[in-house]
Amino acid sequence: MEANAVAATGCGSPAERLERGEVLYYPTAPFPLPQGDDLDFLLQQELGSLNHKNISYNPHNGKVNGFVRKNAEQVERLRNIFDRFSKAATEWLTQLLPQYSQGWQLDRASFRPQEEATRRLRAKARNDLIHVDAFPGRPSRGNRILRVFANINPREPRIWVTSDPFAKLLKRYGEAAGLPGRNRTRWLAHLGQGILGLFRPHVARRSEYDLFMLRFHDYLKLNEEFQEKGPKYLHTFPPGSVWVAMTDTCSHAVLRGRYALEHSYFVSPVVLALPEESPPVLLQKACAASGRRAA
Ligand SMILES: O=C(O)CCC(=O)C(=O)O
Ligand SMILES: [Fe+2]
Repeated sequence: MEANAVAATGCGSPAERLERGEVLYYPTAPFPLPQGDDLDFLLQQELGSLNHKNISYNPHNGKVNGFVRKNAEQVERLRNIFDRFSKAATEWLTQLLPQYSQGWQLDRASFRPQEEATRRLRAKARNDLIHVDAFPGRPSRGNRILRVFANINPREPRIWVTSDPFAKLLKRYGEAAGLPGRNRTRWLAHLGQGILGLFRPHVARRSEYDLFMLRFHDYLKLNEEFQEKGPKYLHTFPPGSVWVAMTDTCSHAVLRGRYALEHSYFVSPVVLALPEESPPVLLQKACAASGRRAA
């Protein structure tokens, strides 16, 4: 495994590097992270139930979910810590990626209290299997997924592996995962959407692109040949470090570490530096090349 090989290639603007699947790495946090009593308080919070993978924060309504609720004061403090993190991360990313900030939507922030090395999750939810991101509950509908992570563990690093970017993976595994456009897939997908809509009316409708990305996410996690033999680049993120990636392009897994903060953004295709290299466009080209109707 090569150490930080992807991060080391770095040429081009930050947006170009992200869109090509690089991880941008900052050994010292470029914006304020929780410190002192706030940090101690955060590290004491526990995940609420097995239904929650993380403790999450919605910056649009200030709601925190997925933690063991003890009293109103605790909820308020947690909300304030998340609010400060969301604002600080967003302000810094606005400086780093001004063009993105013209066309992004803030998604969720999260706190990750579990040790990743020993977590027991069903295969498709496992974080230690390499994948590109697609959120089942929050379809991106062709927007890109930008994420910033901070390791707030006072002592231990967080360990990631990354592999090939989406463009390469699509060429190698797109057909096998099931490109959009087959009548059967389309019919089943629409049936699935109808049923999903009955039970989860609040979940936005998934586009063909979302359905493919979810399929691809699962396909990669379950493909033993890719997981075992695919190229792997090791990233060691020490305490206090920050990293940024477009996780729908940069394939990744977390192997070890607990206590990370994260913020996600949906970036509109109109503000991308390399729109022709974005997953929705690459997918459309792959469909056209294989004689299918575009997604
Ligand atoms: O928590 C991490 O470091 C990354 C986990 C992951 O792959 C994800 O949340 O999509
Ligand atoms: Fe992921």
